[in-house]
Amino acid sequence: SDSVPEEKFSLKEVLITFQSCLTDNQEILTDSYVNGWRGLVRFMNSLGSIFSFISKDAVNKIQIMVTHQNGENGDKYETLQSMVKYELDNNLVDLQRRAEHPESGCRTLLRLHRTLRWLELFLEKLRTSTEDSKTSVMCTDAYNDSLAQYHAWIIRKAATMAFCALPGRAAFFQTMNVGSTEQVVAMLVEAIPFISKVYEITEELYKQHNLLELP
Ligand code: 1PW
Repeated sequence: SDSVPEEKFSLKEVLITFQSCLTDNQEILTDSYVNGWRGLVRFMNSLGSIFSFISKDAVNKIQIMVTHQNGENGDKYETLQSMVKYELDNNLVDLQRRAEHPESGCRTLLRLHRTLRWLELFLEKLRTSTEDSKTSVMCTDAYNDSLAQYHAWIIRKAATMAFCALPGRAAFFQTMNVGSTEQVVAMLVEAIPFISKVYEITEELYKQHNLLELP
């Protein structure tokens, strides 16, 4: 569970976690990836209860990944690359419709992966935003350009309504707990490339194995 004490919570540490995902061979460590998501969930929860329906699904996905990691074949889940190989080699992935393996690591991770794209776009918008930019608009635009296409109408509606409740840019930056606006922007400049890199490598891995549309 969490190792970062409540008072010290800063989005910087969370985003930097994604740096530690990458091994020297450009593989992605499942443990660090899941830890990054734990931090993001804490951040979402700090935005208020309206975001709890969003974080609930992420918590559920994290739990599924942890169960795989702690299972009998947990060592096969050390990296996303080893997970994909193990699950495919052993027919542990539902490729056409959810059936025998509705909670495979591959399909579960894919949902987090798609959401990471949304995060990347949103952070990029925050980085280049100005004082009068609206977080709700930036968040909604990022969502519509990424994750929305995978969601049913009812979820899109609920997500978009939640985004409207986001605090304004100044308050949002404060919630990040990184410091001044300049420090937030500097942190984003540093952290976004790690998130992009992790996203790209995962995307390529899934593409190679034809897993980008897993049900
Ligand atoms: C800083 C503001 C935080 C906003 C976070 C934006 C992320 C939006 C995620 C919306 C999740 C809505 C509820 C869950 C939907 C699931 O159906 C869906 N999960 C995800 C992570 O996309 C798909 O998972 P499923 O149903 O195929 O298991």
